Order: sequence, then C-alpha cells, then structure tokens
Amino acid sequence: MDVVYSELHALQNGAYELIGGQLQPPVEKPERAETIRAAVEAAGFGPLLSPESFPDDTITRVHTPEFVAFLSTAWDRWVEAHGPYDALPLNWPVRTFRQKIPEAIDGLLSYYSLDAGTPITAGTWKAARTAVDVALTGARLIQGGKRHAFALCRPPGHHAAADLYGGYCFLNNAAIAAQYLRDNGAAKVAVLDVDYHHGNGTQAIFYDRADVFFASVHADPLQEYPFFLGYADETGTGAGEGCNANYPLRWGTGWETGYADALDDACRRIHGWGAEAVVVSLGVDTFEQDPISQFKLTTPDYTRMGERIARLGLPTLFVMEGGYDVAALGDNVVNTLTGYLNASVVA
Ligand code: Q9C
Ligand code: ZN
Repeated sequence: MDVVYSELHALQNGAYELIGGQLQPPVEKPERAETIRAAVEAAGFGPLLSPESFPDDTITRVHTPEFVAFLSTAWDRWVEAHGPYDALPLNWPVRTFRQKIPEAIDGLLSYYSLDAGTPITAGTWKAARTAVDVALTGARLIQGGKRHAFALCRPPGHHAAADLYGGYCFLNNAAIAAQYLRDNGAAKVAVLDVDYHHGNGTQAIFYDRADVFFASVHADPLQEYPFFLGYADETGTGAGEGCNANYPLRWGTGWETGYADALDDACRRIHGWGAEAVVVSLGVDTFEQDPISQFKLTTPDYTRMGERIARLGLPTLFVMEGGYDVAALGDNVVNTLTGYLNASVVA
C-alpha cells in the first residue's frame, strides 16, 4: 500500500496545552507522525511518497475563502499584536452573542475557533497546507485506479469545519480528499470516521449533501469532546437527510462490548447506500492506553477493524487523524492497514 508522507508536519509543534485545568506538553506532537512513519516502513508498507502540490481551490471546495485567508495570515498578525508565542483564543461567540466577524486578531481567533487547545504557531499554516497535499495525493492515487492508499497526515483534520478550526485540526484533510474524489469521477463517496472523537467538522461540511455519506463511531458527546455534536439523531438535513450516521458509545467501550457492532452497522450503511469509494478518518485514540481517551480497544483489535473495512470491498483512502499513545501508535496503525490488506479482495 502506498503511503504519502511529508516531514513538514513537524512545523506544527505547539508549546503547551490546557488539559484538565493544567498547562501540559501537547499530546498532538510531531513524534506521532514520525513513529507511524517508522512503523509502516518497518512493516514493509510503501513506497513512501512525497505529496504533490495541489491548488488552493481544492481547499475552498470545503472551506470558506475567508477562513483560509484568516488561517494563512493568523500567525503574522498574532506576532505583530503579541509576540512569537502560540496564538490561542480566550473567548467565543456563544449564546447571547452576535456572529459578527471582528477586526482584531484576538477576535478573529475567537470567531474561527472551537477550542483553546489548538495553537497556531509559526509553522502551522505550512504544516496544515502540506497535510492537505498529503491527503490529496492519496486521493489522486485512488482516483487513478489504486485500490487503497494511506495519507499519513498531520496535523489532523476531522474537527475542522468550513470556517472553524479546533481539536488540533485546521484544514479538514479527509473532507477535502472526499470532495476531490467527488470532483474527479466518483458519484458517491463515504467518509467512515473511526477516531475516538466525533468528526464534527466532516459531518457539518457534508450534512446537507446526498453525494457524501458520513458515518462516525465515537465516544458519546454526553461524556466526551467535542460535546456538542455527534448524537445518533443527527441523520442529515435537506437533500442530505439519511446520509449521516452517528454511533455514540459510552466510556469504557471495547471491541466486544459495543465497538464491533457499531462499526459493522456503519459499514453496512455505507455499503447499502452504494458508496463508490471510502475515505477512512483513521484515529487510533480508541486505544485502551490512549492518554486522553476512554475506550478499551487493544492492539489486536485494530487488525479486526482493518478486516471489517476491507469487507466493504471499496477503493479505500486512509487519512490519519488522532491517536496519542506514541508507544503503541505504530503497532495500532500497522495492524489496521495489515488487517485491511490481508482481508482485501484485491490486495
Ligand atoms: N482532555 C483529535 O483526536 N481536547 N482531536 C482534549 C484533553 C481535544 C482530539 C483535552 C481533543 C481533540 C483529532
Ligand atoms: Zn480523536
């Protein structure tokens, strides 16, 4: 299986993160992608491909031009206002506030963000923009006839909506790749999101559309981030009614205690809907030892996950999302891809 990777991911390297009321080193750090790269190479995956460059209009098919302009200039504006420290928002336009776009950089960060856990640094734009190229290079491989590819993206993307960043995500790599597949020949594309957290950004981007099916297996938003989207009664709207499927699962869920059944149902829905290709938002933060998560998947369970995805029988683009136990990340990703390949009809 081809693996697309760029070392420029390391340009996203925040200084600290507020976790449980304490400033700590960020869990979304460069070592994540480096350890996955080393593991997939050691497991014989490859070749390792560098991303091609894609034009900005592939991004603005999914994100607003205003949001892209904001993200690409936010660091310079922040440094001018404050100095060379991580750019972070401090308040949000929640209930009772107006949704009017401010002028000052602090207000813009507030307007375009959904949390304070996603630092914009000197290299954020370059890293996020390159992650899009990584995902699109994978999508181009699929569009060109490959049965599968792995886009080793970092920073991740699935929490980013048309004009929102957060949850360690800036540009929605998987959504941009799905849109690329739509724009280059696939009539119906599914996104299967197996990250521990609900893929609120991807859901929002495609919520009113009948040409992209979104299915997500994740921790119950009653208990877990992002808290305000991801319930089972979110089924799509307008033309997209029936094209969104959420599987919220309680803290403590393991493979045999709810996860496998939910994944199976999500895959059945995607198959029944008639998808021509699937983009997998591959988060492995469902792992039992993940530092910020509460599911109980084991390293062998990821082989089963890959096998189930393979049984869809569809051209498959894996796009890396979350997963924060650096010691196990490589094994969990390799097992997913190996399980997929070994069960795949066309290996
Ligand atoms: N208690 C992804 O997995 N905050 N994003 C967690 C820790 C945000 C996760 C705070 C988690 C975002 C791509
Ligand atoms: Zn996650």
